[in-house]
Amino acid sequence: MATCGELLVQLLEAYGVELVFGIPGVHTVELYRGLPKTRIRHITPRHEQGAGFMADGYARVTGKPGVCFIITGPGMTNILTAMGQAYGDSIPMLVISSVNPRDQLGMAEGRLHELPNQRNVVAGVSAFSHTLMEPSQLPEVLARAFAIFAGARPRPVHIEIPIDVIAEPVDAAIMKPRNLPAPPAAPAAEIERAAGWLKAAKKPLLILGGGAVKGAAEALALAEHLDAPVIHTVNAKGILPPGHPLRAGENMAYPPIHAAIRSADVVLSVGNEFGETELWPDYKPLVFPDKFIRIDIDPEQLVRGFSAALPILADARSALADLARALGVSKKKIKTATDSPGAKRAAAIRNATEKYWMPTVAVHRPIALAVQKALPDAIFVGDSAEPVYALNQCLEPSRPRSYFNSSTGYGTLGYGMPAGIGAKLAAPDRPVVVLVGDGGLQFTIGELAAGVEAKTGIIILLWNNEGYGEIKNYMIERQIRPIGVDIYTPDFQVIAKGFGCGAVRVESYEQLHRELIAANKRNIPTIVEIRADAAFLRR
Ligand SMILES: Cc1ncc(C[n+]2csc(CCOP(=O)(O)OP(=O)(O)O)c2C)c(N)n1
Ligand SMILES: [Mg+2]
Repeated sequence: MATCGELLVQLLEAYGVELVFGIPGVHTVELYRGLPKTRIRHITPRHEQGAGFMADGYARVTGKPGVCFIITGPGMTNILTAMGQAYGDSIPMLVISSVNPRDQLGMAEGRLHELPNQRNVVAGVSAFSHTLMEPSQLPEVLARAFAIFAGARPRPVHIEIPIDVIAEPVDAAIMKPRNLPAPPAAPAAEIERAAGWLKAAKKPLLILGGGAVKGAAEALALAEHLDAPVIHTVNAKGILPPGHPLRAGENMAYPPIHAAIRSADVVLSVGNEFGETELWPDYKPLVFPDKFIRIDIDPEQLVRGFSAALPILADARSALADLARALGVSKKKIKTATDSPGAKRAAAIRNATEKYWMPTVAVHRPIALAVQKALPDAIFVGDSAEPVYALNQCLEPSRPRSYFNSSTGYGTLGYGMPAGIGAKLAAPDRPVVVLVGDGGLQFTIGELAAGVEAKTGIIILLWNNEGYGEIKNYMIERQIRPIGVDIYTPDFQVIAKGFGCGAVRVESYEQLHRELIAANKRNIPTIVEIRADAAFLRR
């Protein structure tokens, strides 16, 4: 006999969990009793929001759920924002918290950490939130969470365990992982119909969203076989390797992409919600051809927004593989020539789109290219700051799962640096570059201590314009006197050193190159600060 808490960590390990992000409290210590008997590594953030962002960054790089151990009450309200970001971008996350004992639930007696109804608070940012009332029900409830991660639209899941339940002894023999279902495949008739349309298409177009990343190789092979231009969202970046001739661009708000969608004869969209942040800043309805196919794992998503003639409910990877078989896509890699009809169409869309890029691209693109030159396989983890909006339009990461930020979906400031720590823990051998502003960094700056402690050599490329620049500009454009945006900016060089991090302010591209390479060799975070008024940016 062991306690429910001890067996829980063993079960998590059996499901492949390697890392847990958490801040222990008197209500969760029983979750920690069993940890030393597992190989699971515990990472301690400095705030529960940091735990959630780290888990999110880890999940986006690995495709596996990020797992958090959180105390009842304030711990849970602290992590809600991070769960909101993960919910908005369909990221798998498992949040296990304590809650007051069974006989106190709903009593509102003013107990320590007590919320009147914690589950209700969390329900809005999770696929489900469950209170474990019986320790023996743990394997079933945990299996439900992993079944969602394996076979449905990934979203955060919350399981709260009353503190008397965590400490109860259970029969270890029943604590076994369950066999998980494979994600759903598309009905054969629908694949056949879609393949028929695509085979006959003269001007096919693919639109790939974050959900397509699961089938990245299949999506690329299909695009090449069809010789179809590809539009991808921020979260689908990297499915096409950099410089691929079929890359047509990303921002669906831009007129050339509107026109390309309207003039295609078959459009196939995979794992994409056509969210507002993909159509920013000018949310005009897209016009689709009659033969509009959508593949998504979420049935509701298939009928939201733009209505498809052929909605296919399926896992992206299996549906793309089935389509490939139906179309006779060769297993051998095709090399798309730059003068194929699809490549020519893609180039025309791409070139026309570049004219609509934000003016700030001229500043931030050369910086990003310098990063990619110094650290070719870098993972870019962004906050919601000027460099991020600019690079969303143009940066081509080396591979999938290597470019994401919080400017999409929920749009949470403070995400970038802790999510970067999570990304680095997921891929310790790859450079991780955090794109963050001076405002966003201050939201979660305490996590620098967690980054040092966890020995993560992330590179924080700090864009310092001394304020909430984006919002200031927005106010000025609307003739509102800027208030609350010219914030006091601390000396990040001194702060970084206080945390035990590396820090440098760069004044030239040569110095940037050197410092990036040096920072990437450290096992502590380094702030590489670029001041928005630096002279080298204006050359
Ligand atoms: C939690 C949260 N609060 C407020 C905002 C609104 N907001 C969006 S961008 C921004 C300014 C961010 O400043 P900074 O990180 O310095 O980036 P900059 O725009 O200056 O490059 C603000 C306040 C937000 N997105 N998230
Ligand atoms: Mg700023």
